[in-house]
Amino acid sequence: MMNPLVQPEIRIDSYLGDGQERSLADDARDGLTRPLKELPPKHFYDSRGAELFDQICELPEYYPTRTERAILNDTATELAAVTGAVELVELGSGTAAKTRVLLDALHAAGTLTRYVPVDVTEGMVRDCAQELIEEYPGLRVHGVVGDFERHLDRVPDPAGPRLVVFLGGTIGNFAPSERRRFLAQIAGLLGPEDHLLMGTDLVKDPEVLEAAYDDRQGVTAEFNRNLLHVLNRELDADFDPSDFDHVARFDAGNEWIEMRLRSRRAHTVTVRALDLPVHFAAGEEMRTEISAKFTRERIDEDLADAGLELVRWLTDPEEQFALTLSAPAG
Ligand code: AVJ
Repeated sequence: MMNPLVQPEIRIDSYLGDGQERSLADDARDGLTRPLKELPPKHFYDSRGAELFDQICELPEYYPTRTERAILNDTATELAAVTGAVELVELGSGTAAKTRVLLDALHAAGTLTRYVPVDVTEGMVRDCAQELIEEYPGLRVHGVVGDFERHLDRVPDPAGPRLVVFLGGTIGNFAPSERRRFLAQIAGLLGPEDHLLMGTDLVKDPEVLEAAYDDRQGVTAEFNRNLLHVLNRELDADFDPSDFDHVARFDAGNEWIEMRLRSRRAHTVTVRALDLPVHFAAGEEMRTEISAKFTRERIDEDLADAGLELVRWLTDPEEQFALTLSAPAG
């Protein structure tokens, strides 16, 4: 085996400094002192959280992951032909499990030369880079280790027609105004030859949606409460996770799922690193995630606001989930 330190196919740039920790502290100080307490969902994903999320993806109730994968399987060849992409830029790449379907198609089409994963977890970017250069001879990997909300400007200049992918429905975690801002930023990565492929969960029967976020085995509940373990470890807080119940509700007016943690009793928690006492009333709920569900009209409008237009609308037969391919409006 080649010395992994001198592999010319791999370049990894890391932009994680103390910025990450500061952002959890800032988010906690800000979110825990509001009348309606709230923490942003990006802090779910420590190693335990990432593991729990992987388990969620296998649950019978959680249809988005397998549905998106099925759509990708059915359409990857067409996507490769339409985009002619030379490079794939992936936001929130993780283990790049679903991405392989696209890499396979672009590799088979003979256009693929570079993969640019953008992810906060350095270990995953490194491991995945190593695996991919072995699986796809000739492929170069330029990893960007950072927060895709803050480090999009670190994505290298394009090596040719580019396909940016943002899968999983993660765009649904943004509040509407942030979502429009983020889409505009993504559009900034695209030239006239380039495309965006985005996965979005679709509006459907509230019972189906709520079951997907409140599974019978309680894995999602554990994922939700894991946030309290993150606060305990990172900010020296003294949450007792068993003081909180998992809540998942579809908000029909906003067309999003909300996950919350509901305090079982009146009590005060201390976030020692912030020197911050936080009081919870009995039954008080703290919001931990919104996961927006989309209609085709909503997506068209959001894309148009970002200067993009729809090229392909790809969905499963039951229209549970959608992949949209878009490009800068001509
Ligand atoms: C990874 C953000 C797309 O919103 O469905 C799964 C996260 N939260 N179950 C989603 C999640 C609860 C997931 N995303």
